[in-house]
Amino acid sequence: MLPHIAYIGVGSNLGDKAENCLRGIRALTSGEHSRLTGRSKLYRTEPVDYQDQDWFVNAVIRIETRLTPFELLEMLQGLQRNAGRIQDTVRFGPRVLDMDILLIDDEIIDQPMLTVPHPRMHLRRFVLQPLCDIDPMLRHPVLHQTVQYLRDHLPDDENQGVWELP
Ligand code: PH2
Ligand code: MG
Repeated sequence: MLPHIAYIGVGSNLGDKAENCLRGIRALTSGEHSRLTGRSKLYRTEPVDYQDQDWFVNAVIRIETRLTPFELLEMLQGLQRNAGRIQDTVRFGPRVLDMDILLIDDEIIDQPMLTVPHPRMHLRRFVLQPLCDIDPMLRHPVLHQTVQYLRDHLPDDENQGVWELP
């Protein structure tokens, strides 16, 4: 089976946020199944969707993986649990580690457990900015725009603050 190229959004807003992200990235890419082929800078980002919570650290990685999309999803859910993430009490609320599948090749998946491309990725500066660090010319397989174009044309009300971590 040919490996897939996948982009994963990584975030944390509890505890040592940067360290939680880096640990999650290491845990995903130190096994036989997946190899790290790109990593964005780390960003400090304003919470979106549910605003009454602490700021996040966000990053995006690119991996080459032999896992199927659903195996990858299960793997990420396991890593999130291992990081100490328990039942989410608030949708979009605080979490020790969040790892979301953004893109897998040019695949379009629309299932109750998994939607790819990630349904909100094109509206989130905290996803588009780090994606631009890795691959600005990467095209969204549904919208057919590059991630750089999407970042530069975010609607005004999606202008969330995103700052490079020192
Ligand atoms: N994740 C959410 C909800 N809000 N805001 C920021 N800045 N970064 C996130 O990763 C994030 C969020 C739900 O997954
Ligand atoms: Mg998320």
